Amino acid sequence: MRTKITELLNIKYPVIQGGMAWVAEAYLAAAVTNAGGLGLIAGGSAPADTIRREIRKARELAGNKPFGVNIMLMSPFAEDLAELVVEEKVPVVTTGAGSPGVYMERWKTAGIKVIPVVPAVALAKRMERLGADALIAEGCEAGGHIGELTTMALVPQVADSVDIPVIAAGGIADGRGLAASLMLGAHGVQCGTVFLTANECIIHETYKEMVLKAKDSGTMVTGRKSGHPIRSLKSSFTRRYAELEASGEMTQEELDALGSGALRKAATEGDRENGSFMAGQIAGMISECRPVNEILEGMINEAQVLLN
Ligand code: TUI
Repeated sequence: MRTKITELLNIKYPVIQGGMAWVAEAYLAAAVTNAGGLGLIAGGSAPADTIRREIRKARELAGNKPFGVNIMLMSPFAEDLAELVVEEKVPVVTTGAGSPGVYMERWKTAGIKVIPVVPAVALAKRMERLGADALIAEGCEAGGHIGELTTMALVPQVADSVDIPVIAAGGIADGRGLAASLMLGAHGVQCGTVFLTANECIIHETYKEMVLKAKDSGTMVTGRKSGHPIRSLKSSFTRRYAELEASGEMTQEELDALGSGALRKAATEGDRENGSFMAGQIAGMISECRPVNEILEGMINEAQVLLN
């Protein structure tokens, strides 16, 4: 299946793996890359040395096949990671949770392919003007930090407003989602939630169980009031967080710190009480753990049949 995205990134399938903080490390990224997609290492809120080790590990596991690093722009280490990807000659960088404008020229000069996540048309146009190679249009069905628009409404509007290729994200976990995205004007997809239950994903078993058990309405959004909306699986933590938020007892910084610490507790400890188990609305459709290559090949084969 060749599209502008497989051409741009030199990959077999137009599927990239989301840069999920505390989840997307070298082993998962290399598995996705080795299966023909584009694996990503998440910078999250980790310091540069941690991510340098992951980059080198992924290179060992994936040879010279391409992979990327996601830089979460709200990270206190975003500037360090921006420099790190240049030093380590990472071929592809995706960004999230902000505008990467200040880093764009540096990355383009270094020959890095830059693919910002955009939640709206205005930012999409701005990123194209600054030299982005492609865009990820992520709808609010996605897990983690989200914008306002749904994938169905966002993708065709972004596709109409730019000339660079668009990757659809949010609510996509099978061949139907891939085929539909191509119909909406995208040239590829980014998936996160479906990779949470991949055999090669290193998160705690409890996290995987929670995704497998989730129903269609098993996620909720916290942080809307503060301007940092985050989608995660409903849990005692999300309910408590929502109450704290509504009460106005905590500052935004305190709430953000609570949120990012909680993601680590979910991914590494499977802490049901204090963890924030970020996942997208498509979690309700995910009912088994599978190896990454089966996930990818199943998705491609199903999409081919539908598109034919
Ligand atoms: O970034 C994500 N998903 C994430 S980041 C994250 S970690 C986090 N922890 C605490 C608070 C906030 C984040 C968990 N999940 N997805 C990509 C994404 N980017 N979704 C939405 C956006 C976005 C939002 C606003 C991108 C740009 C943007 O621009 C605002 C501006 O500056 O114009």
